[in-house]
Amino acid sequence: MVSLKGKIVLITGASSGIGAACAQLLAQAGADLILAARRLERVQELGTQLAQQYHIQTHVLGLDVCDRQAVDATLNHLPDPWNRIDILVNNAGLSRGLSKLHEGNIDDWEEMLDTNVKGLLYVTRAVVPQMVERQSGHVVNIGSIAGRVAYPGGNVYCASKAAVRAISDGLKQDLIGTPVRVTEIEPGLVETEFSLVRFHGDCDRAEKVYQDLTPLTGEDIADLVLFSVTRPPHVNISEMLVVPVDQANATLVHRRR
Ligand code: NDP
Ligand code: 8X3
Repeated sequence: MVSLKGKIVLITGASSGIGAACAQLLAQAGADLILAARRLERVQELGTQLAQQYHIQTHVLGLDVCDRQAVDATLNHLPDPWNRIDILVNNAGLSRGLSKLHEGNIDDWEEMLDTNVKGLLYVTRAVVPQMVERQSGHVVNIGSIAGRVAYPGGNVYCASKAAVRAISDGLKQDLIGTPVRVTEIEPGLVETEFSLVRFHGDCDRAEKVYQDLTPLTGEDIADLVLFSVTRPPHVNISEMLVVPVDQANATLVHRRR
């Protein structure tokens, strides 16, 4: 296992769920962290806690990945040494709604595509050039099982994650001949704030998604991120599909009752 001591990791969407769990595990492994999310107070609190607990450096950013100008201005003007990002975890993302396509809310579609596709692209475009210049780096994209196959009502969210899959594949091809690695992790059901956001704050509906089964946790996914970024430099974990034992595919889930 390659040490992460002194490595700089940027995690988008670090204020919750998978992103916050990645922050915990990567800090424990000794990495210095840039924690980005719109909810600045959450990443500030997490950054302070991790810095104290693991004796690492942290830098926090209140950043909306959909805001192209803000992404450019922030990520292209990071203070030294934060401008030398070794690992980018493109995790910020969301789903909105579970409506049939012909009944869908177009504002929800815009938000998903702006965040999951365009936001990921803006951040990648800002960070990867310095990786290529320094001949060192690793991009980890959090895709989804939803990017492999659509499920009823998933339509635009699934399309956004299919785009993450295509972008990961394309980036890998464009970076061939450089040592910069690209990994895509495609989780199934992970219990985070994801469903609460999908259902616009409807807790009862969100809870039902994980009822009577054992979902993955943010830590389960963070563990795979940690594994991917600590392989020797000649090894690239290209992609990983991970589901709970209770989930066979995007549509078949076993519930205990
Ligand atoms: P959470 O809702 O718990 O976390 C989502 C994170 O994304 C939050 O930190 C949120 O921060 C951030 N985020 C959302 N929009 C933006 C934005 N415009 N700019 C910056 N940050 C943003 O959900 P998860 O942890 O589950 O989701 C993380 C990723 O994992 C997403 O890409 C999701 O699609 C993917 N995923 C989730 C699965 C699941 O079942 N939970 C399964 C497969 C993939 P803030 O609101 O503070 O900006
Ligand atoms: C999140 C997993 O199956 O709810 O990407 O779309 S799923």
